[in-house]
Amino acid sequence: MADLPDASTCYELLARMTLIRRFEEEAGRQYQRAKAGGFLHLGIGEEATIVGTAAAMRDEDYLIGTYRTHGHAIARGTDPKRVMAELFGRVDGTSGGRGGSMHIFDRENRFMGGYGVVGGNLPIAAGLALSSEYKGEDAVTVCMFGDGASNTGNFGETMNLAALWQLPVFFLVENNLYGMGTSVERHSAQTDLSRKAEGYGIPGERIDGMDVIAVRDGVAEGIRQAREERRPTLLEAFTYRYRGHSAADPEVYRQREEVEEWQQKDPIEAFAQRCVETGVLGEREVEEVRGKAEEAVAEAVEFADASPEPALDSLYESLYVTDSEGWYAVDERSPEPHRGEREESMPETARELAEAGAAYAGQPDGPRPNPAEQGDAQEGVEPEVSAENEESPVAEEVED
Ligand SMILES: Cc1ncc(C[n+]2csc(CCOP(=O)(O)OP(=O)(O)O)c2C)c(N)n1
Ligand SMILES: [Mg+2]
Repeated sequence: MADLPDASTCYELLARMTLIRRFEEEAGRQYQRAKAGGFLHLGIGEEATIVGTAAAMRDEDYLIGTYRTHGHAIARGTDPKRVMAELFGRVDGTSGGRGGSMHIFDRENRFMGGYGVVGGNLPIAAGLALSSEYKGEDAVTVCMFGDGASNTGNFGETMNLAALWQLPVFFLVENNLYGMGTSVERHSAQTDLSRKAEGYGIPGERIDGMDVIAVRDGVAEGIRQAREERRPTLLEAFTYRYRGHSAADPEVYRQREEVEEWQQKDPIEAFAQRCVETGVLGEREVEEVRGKAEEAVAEAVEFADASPEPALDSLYESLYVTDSEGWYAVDERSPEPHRGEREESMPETARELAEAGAAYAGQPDGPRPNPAEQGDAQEGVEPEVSAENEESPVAEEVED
């Protein structure tokens, strides 16, 4: 077992884990009260893996995770008030209440989400690392994902490019032994997940994900290799979620005894006990940490509750990336914004398009209206090519 760091580092690690635990317990309670909507995936039991990883990162590094990431954002420095407001769907949430539990996002603290698609964050991690490489930044991208995600095609594709392009990225698989209700033995042909990227030239190791110091040290070495040697590596952290996969999970796939066994090695209790036994922290400090977490979470709920719902007429905001003109310019034949691409005209355009679609569908045998004239053309621009025009330059282009 690795030596404990100094008292203030231990205090900080314990404080972060305790805050995340309390936050999530409360999130679960608020969900049952229907204050938080959508899905809710709690990482209770996985705090050492989360906090140990974040503790090894620099401010400039990126972290990207899954849909089980309330704790990851908080570990990265996101205000718990804003995370709770996001769960409540309120305007002061990290994404203005539009992302919800699965999509916590905080660019300022370089927490890059929050993704509902299993394995969907892996290629994005490679993209983030590639952007650091392009810009000549020193930042490393840390990508965390579940054991289940290691079976997706994205896993292989990402490992291949990360190794091939020597990207500054580090991978950590949070092996909590299950992907929903399916155990690792039933979902992965290779059950030693640390070896799963070997074929791509990415070596791996296994660590105790319930030991915050082991995680911090293991991740620090992986990040160092990514930063200094441009060598991606994979760490498999063994951890466990005490709660069901999401809020609605009857947990028929595991025994109560198994959950209790893991609770015996609770990452927070075990670390607090070790700190006290070795004299690094006193009982009083452990109590203080608990009290502060309690207070911060109560404030977070109060803040979220007081934050307003987003206005109904803001429904179409933030659907497109609007600060980049390039987005519209990929089609050189008509680079101007097309109807429906401008957010402010969305409600009106959506209605018109729906009506045009209904009119089109209502004429099975007769002549159909030209969609280019009905609603898909640019605002104020006459369409040059009609659907009946066989001399269409577009058609020629395709045939060539
Ligand atoms: C591409 C895709 N397939 C299936 C799902 C449904 N799904 C949601 S979570 C999950 C299990 C993933 O397990 P794991 O990667 O081990 O992460 P954990 O939930 O244990 O943290 C599945 C299959 C999904 N969201 N996305
Ligand atoms: Mg899992």
